[in-house]
Amino acid sequence: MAWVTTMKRIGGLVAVGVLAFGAPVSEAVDGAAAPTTRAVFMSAIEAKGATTIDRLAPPPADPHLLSAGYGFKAPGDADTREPGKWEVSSYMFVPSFITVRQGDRLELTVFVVNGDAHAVRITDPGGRDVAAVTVWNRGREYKIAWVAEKPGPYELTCLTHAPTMSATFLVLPRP
Ligand SMILES: [Cu+2]
Repeated sequence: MAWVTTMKRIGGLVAVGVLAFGAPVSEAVDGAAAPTTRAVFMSAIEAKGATTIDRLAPPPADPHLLSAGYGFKAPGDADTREPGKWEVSSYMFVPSFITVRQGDRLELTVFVVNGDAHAVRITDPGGRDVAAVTVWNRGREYKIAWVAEKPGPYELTCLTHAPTMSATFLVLPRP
């Protein structure tokens, strides 16, 4: 029965290894970890970039035409003291891609850093509302919780800055 003891020891070592590496490894090993609660923290931010016309010509078309989430300040508008300066920006959720297992409860907390108002909604993989359209304002923190019952992408979309200000919660099927 010595091999049983050995196998138990190996089993114990595997278990310790799984614990040491945390939940993702554990899920990869057994593939069917029990549903859990996932706290996700996001910020709504605006990234900005600027340069001057002596370094690079401004874009041929206003990026705001590509997405309401993109901003553009042309030479002369970006900085009156520096007429050659032009500026672009993009609103985004950070992080913007989250993976969970089917059946997990998501507890999403979003803090709005940039943008006075964002009209947001969350939809399930079938396009139905998880959270109907609501407005999030700068400087406030918002919390939404739901159980990810369906496999596939749940989408957080900002209608004010569509289509680029969005985040995806990809729900992997539970075997
Ligand atoms: Cu927005």
